[in-house]
Amino acid sequence: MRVLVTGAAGSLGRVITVGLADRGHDVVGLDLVPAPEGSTFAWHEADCADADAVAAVFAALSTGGRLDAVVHLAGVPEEVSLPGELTSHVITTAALLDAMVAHRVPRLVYASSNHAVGRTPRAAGELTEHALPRPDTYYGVAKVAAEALMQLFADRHGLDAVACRIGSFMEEPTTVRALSTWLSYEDGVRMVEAALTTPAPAFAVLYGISANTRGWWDLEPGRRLGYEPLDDAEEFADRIEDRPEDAVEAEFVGGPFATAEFHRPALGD
Ligand code: 15L
Repeated sequence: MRVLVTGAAGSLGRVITVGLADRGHDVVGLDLVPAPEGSTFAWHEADCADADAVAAVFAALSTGGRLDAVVHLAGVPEEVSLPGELTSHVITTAALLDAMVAHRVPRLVYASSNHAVGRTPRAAGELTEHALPRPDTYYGVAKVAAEALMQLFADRHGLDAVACRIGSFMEEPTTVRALSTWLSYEDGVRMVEAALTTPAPAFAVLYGISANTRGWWDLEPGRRLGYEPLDDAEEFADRIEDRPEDAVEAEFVGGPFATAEFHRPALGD
């Protein structure tokens, strides 16, 4: 597949671009910054929040053959102001979806987040795809809104759009919470490839974690889309030190983002 990956120079993007290329996909990178040194991908520099810039990238790409999908990974990975979050996650997603419709690109795979449902208490039981939106931050609010846009474009334009509610994407888990929420690099690539290739998902949600022994987020929605995680955070458990904040981080899906200690900026900061 020919795939445009946004945020291709970011921490997710650097892993996913290489993993998809290794699996035979034709990857085109898009980022605010130049391609990382040594990268061999076709590359575009643009701000995904700038609809005209995004349209120009799609116009340029249309001369090089059909684009099969967009993997949207760009965006701030933490809590900033509400306008900042909406720009980073909602305005960018809208610009990409508009360009996809204009150029008949049929599929979006989106790096959504567990923080869209981050205020869901652990006491509610296993976290399923039917959990209602329950963000823990403005970051989570923006992920909810971006998912809503995906649903809208799936319904209105017949696009396929898979929202991957990612847990903790890192080389290895470093906290007790991450023993439940870890998404390994290899499983991250497996997840994105499944979301790219599963037949006709329309709008779908999956939880992006590895097959963690301590996991409590439902893996079935992902498995239905062909995402079969193979890694397990448990193999790192004996390297992880207990911390006083572990107990409070265990109370909600969003861990530290959902705790009272997490200081949110005011609306416009
Ligand atoms: C995310 O979505 C964030 O981008 C990242 O900073 C972590 O907070 C991660 O989730 C997580 O929940 O561990």
